[in-house]
Amino acid sequence: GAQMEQEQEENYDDVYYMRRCVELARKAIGYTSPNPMVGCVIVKDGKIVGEGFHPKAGQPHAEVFALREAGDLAENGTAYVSLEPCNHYGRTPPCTEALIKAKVKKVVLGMVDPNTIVDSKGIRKLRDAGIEVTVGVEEELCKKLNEAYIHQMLTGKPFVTLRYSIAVNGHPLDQLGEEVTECGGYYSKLLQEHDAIILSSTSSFPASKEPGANQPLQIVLSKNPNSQIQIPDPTNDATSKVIIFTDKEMDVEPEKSQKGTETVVFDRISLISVLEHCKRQGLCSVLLDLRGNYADFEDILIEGFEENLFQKLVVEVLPIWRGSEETTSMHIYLEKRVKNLTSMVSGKSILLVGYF
Ligand code: AOF
Ligand code: ZN
Repeated sequence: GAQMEQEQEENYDDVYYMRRCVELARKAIGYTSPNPMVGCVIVKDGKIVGEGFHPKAGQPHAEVFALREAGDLAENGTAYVSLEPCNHYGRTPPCTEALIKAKVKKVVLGMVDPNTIVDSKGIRKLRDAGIEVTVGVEEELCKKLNEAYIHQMLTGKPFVTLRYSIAVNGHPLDQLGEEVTECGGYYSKLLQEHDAIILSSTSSFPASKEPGANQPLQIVLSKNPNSQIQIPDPTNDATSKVIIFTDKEMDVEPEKSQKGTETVVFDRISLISVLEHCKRQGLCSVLLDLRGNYADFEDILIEGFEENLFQKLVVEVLPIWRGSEETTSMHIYLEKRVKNLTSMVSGKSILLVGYF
C-alpha cells in the first residue's frame, strides 16, 4: 500500500544521491592516490544542502567539505557517502566525529572501507551515537570507482591494467594503431586513472588530453642497450615525471640520464620488481601499455600471466584488417582467465574490457 510506495520512493532517492556522490568523487580522478576517491552529499527535506569530494591525499575528506557547505542545515539531515566514513586519525581527523557533531540523523553509504583501520568501525561508531546507517546503496558502482584502491588494500599490491590493440582479425597492432586509439577519448581517461604507465624504450610518450589531468608517472623498461629513449621535454606540463628501469648489463652512463628523469638499476628487470618499486612509491595503479611493442614485453607478459599480476584487461579492436591468418598467442593466455568481459563502441573502435 502507501507504506510500500513510500519505501520504494526513498530507495530511488538513495540511488540518485549516491550516484551524485560518485559523480563528485570522480572530479578528483588521478589525484587522490593512495587514498580512494570519495564523494558526499548532505540532503535536508528533499534538497541537497551540501556537496563535497576528497580532492587529494592529505587534504580533508569528502564529508568535511559537504558538512562545511551545509552548515547548520546538516542537523537532522541525511549524509550520503560513497565510502564508509573513517573513524581514525590519519592525515585528517575522523569523519564520524564530524558527522556526529553536525547532528545528522541518517548516514547512507555505498560500501564498507576495506582499509583495516576503518573496516566497519566507522559504521559502529555512528550507530552507537544513535545515527541510522544504511550500507550498500549502489555498492557495485562505488566499488568500481575505487577498484584500484580496494585491490591495493586487500592484497598490498598495485592494481595492474594490461592494454593493447588488435585488428578485427586478431592481428596485434603496431604504433600506427595509436593514432586511431585517441579517437574515443577513452585512452586519455585510462592514462588519467592510473598512477603510472609502463612503456618500452621504443615507445613514444603518451599524455592524457583530459583537461587538468594529473599525468601518470612514466616508467620505461630499458632492456635494449641500443635503444634511444626519447624523453619528453620536462618543462612541458603535459608530460609527467619519467623513471627508467634498467638492469646491470645496460651500464648506463649517469651523465646520459636527462633532466626530469630518474634511473633505477635492477639486477634483472621483472614485473614483480617494478611493481614492488611502485608500491614503495605509494602508486596504487599501473597501466602496462604494450603500444605495439610486443617483443619488448615478452618476458614481462609471461611473468604477468604466470604470477597472476594482472587485474584488468583493456583491448582495443580497431576497424582494420592486418597481416596474415596469424593471431597472437596472447589469446592462449586469456582463454578461461578473463571474467566479466564487456564491449563498447569507442570512437571508431570497439573496446573490450574484462577482469582477471
Ligand atoms: C572518508 N572520506 O573522503 C576518504 C576516506 O590519511 P587520511 O586521514 O586522509 O586517511 C586516509 C584513509 O581514510 C584512507 O586510507 C581511507 O581508508 C579513508 N578515506 N574516508 O571517510 C574520504 N578519502
Ligand atoms: Zn574521513
